[in-house]
Amino acid sequence: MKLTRRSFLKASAATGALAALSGGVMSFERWAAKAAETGEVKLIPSICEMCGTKCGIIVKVKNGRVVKIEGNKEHPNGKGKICARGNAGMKLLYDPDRLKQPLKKEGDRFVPISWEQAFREIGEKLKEIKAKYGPEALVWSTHPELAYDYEVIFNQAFGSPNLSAHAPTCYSPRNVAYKTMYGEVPTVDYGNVKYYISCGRNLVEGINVSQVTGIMKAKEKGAKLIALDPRYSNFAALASEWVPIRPGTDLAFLLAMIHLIIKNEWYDKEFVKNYTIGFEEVAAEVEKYTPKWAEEITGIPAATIERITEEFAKAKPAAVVDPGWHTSRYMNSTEMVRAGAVINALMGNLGMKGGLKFPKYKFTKVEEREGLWPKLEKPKAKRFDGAGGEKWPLAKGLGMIQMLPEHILSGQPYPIKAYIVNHHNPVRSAGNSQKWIEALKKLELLVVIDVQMSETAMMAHYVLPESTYLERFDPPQIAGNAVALRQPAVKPLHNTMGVDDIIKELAHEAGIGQYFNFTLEQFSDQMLKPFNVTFKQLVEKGVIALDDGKTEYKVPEIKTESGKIELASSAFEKAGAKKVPTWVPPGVTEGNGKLRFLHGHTAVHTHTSTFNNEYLHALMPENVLWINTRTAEKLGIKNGDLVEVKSDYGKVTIKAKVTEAIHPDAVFMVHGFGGFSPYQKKAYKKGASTSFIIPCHVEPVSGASADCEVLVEVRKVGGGANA
Ligand SMILES: Nc1nc2c(c(=O)[nH]1)N[C@H]1C(S)=C(S)[C@@H](COP(=O)(O)OP(=O)(O)OC[C@H]3O[C@@H](n4cnc5c(=O)[nH]c(N)nc54)[C@H](O)[C@@H]3O)O[C@H]1N2
Ligand SMILES: Nc1nc2c(c(=O)[nH]1)N[C@H]1C(S)=C(S)[C@@H](COP(=O)(O)OP(=O)(O)OC[C@H]3O[C@@H](n4cnc5c(=O)[nH]c(N)nc54)[C@H](O)[C@@H]3O)O[C@H]1N2
Ligand code: SF4
Ligand SMILES: [Mo]
Repeated sequence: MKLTRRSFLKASAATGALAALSGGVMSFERWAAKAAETGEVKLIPSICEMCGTKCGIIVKVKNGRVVKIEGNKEHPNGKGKICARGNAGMKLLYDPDRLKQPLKKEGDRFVPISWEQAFREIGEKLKEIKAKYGPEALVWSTHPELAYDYEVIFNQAFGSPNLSAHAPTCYSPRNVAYKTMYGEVPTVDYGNVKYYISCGRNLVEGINVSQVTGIMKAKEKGAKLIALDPRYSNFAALASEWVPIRPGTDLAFLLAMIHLIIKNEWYDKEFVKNYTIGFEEVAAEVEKYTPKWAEEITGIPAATIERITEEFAKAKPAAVVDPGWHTSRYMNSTEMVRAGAVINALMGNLGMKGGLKFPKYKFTKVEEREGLWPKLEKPKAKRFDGAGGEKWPLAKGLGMIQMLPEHILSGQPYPIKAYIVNHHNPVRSAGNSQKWIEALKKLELLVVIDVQMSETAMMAHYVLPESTYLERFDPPQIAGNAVALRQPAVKPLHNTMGVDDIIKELAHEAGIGQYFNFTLEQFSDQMLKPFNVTFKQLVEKGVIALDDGKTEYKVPEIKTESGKIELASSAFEKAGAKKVPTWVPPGVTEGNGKLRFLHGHTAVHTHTSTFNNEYLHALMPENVLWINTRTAEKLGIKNGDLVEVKSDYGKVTIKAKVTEAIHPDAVFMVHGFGGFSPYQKKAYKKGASTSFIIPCHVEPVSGASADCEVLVEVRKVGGGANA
């Protein structure tokens, strides 16, 4: 598709993301100073939780009510800018549909109970299950947030190895590839890149505010941005060039790039010699991966691959293949990230201006902190999903939560009877809703800690309402070169608690209270001690910088076994792959009327979390199915028609958006719509849920959910507005 100025403008207008980045900090400050004189306004520095990025915010409270949320210039995340979702935060706080008190399922209804009753009954049940089946009968899952360490302590103290996170449905391939090869997961020095390749990293819709502002700065300075994406995403619209690659084949593109870089000696020889091992093994493997070979697989002309590779290599070391974020898409996703990691090493970009960088500061791991609780022991049992075991050595703590339904249903390797879910909605975020619903019904105890009645909460025996991020403290955060604190802007509006206190109370009733004899302040002070900062100081300032913020560009310490970037690694061999990245085809192939089902994020919503938010709902109330013009024509589908989208796992009905902006072999839906919790009235049944269509796969190296490995058939079931 030829990119015209008109289509560019249309697409950029549609992002909402960039337009919504709030910039009016100055006028806000002037206003605030004036209003503060009258004594009715308070400005509370805190941390956003409308998504996991945790930008710094200033919450404006007028007469005890949150009236505005702005970015905090002192905070490295966002540096004074926030996105549309961050702006809409008070609509979560004041949502009439949110959870307001602890609930217990009686028959098919929920009844309000006291916190005391909830803790007592859950604690007793946990003790009973532990006595009968062992502590490993408990699985706990979470979208790890600031209070994650409390979850670690609880699970280790209880004796369960089964603390799990959303990682396999999100970033496992990226983390496994980079941790193994680089010893650490890097990010990009976005503001200074000169040549940037995205393999499905949609920076302006999968938003991290600092990354968006960084890439915009790079673009202004003339950087070349290449968007590989089967879909003309909003990042593709922003980029210099859209490469409409066949889904699941980026690996072939990258292998051909490595082939060209090595054949033409376009790599940084000094860097490769000093900081990497395994170059010869990579060189031998990629000999066969010619651009012509990649053209057959990717549908991208060999000449394009050659041109991009040469331009890219000339820009080194400020030339980067983005490590990616939501990389759990294909059976070859870990291989794909590995290939990108090889290219980055060949460019010698680690630690360089416009290259990859490691985080500057980290808190000590909770297992290594001592003094506030009895010594933690590693649980005796192996994980239910085998992560970290012989078959899945690299999945380790990331786990494979998408496999939980299968294990509950089979009772293998041991019975799972209790499941505690915090800040996580696996019924809709971890594939195959139908299977999750079937499995969760078999549990003896399901407890969900949330701020809204999610679809997972609907299945629970007990629903425990957490205070929203605008009503609670959390343990401190490290962001860039600073430490920061989330603190309440207002007192809890309802009968809710912070998850730190919820976990503490549960622990007391479950017989492990001795592990939680500390206050949040003591806990935070212990975390902050190495930085010479106290909780009290953070309450006062919100954010404290740990240095002058200047970047020293140099190759950082590489914490792999060899002390070098491992282009070849036997750790991958142990996990069933080759030592070096190699071609692995995607799991399923389009054709014979079957289309690849793609899905992803939009600028104005978060996962399955924000669809009941009045402001965000108004910006985007439902999703549609993107389908290519030629494909639609063959199927007799017109723009606006109602279509059925059916996979081997389930089907949904949704309106079609007929467009040139998607690969003819694929269709696309924004994830998160189609909520089926009637308690969330605005979100209920608006659009369609991706999770009915996608399976619970396991990618063989990282254990990721590979959730784009699914084919669908699309047929018209009704005429639309334009039909
Ligand atoms: N507004 C908003 N921002 C968010 C989030 C949110 O929900 N909303 N979530 C946050 C989180 S947790 C994450 S992980 C990130 C996600 O941010 P991203 O990782 O950027 O994720 P996605 O939106 O899942 O997918 C990006 C693109 O991948 C494309 N794609 C699909 N298959 C292929 C393929 O085979 N090859 C290539 N090259 N591209 C492909 C899709 O068409 C889509 O445009 O965003 C974060 N920021
Ligand atoms: N089909 C499909 N599936 C996907 C994706 C996709 O693109 N397509 N994206 C994947 C990605 S990248 C990710 S990261 C995962 C995310 O998956 P999840 O981690 O499950 O995220 P959500 O689906 O937003 O569910 C989060 C839950 O936490 C609740 N919540 C919000 N704030 C708070 C709070 O302060 N406290 C508590 N206790 N709860 C809170 C919300 O109400 C919601 O019910 O989904 C993955 N699943
Ligand atoms: S990216 Fe947006 S929603 Fe996420 S933390 Fe930052 S401001 Fe909040
Ligand atoms: Mo994610």
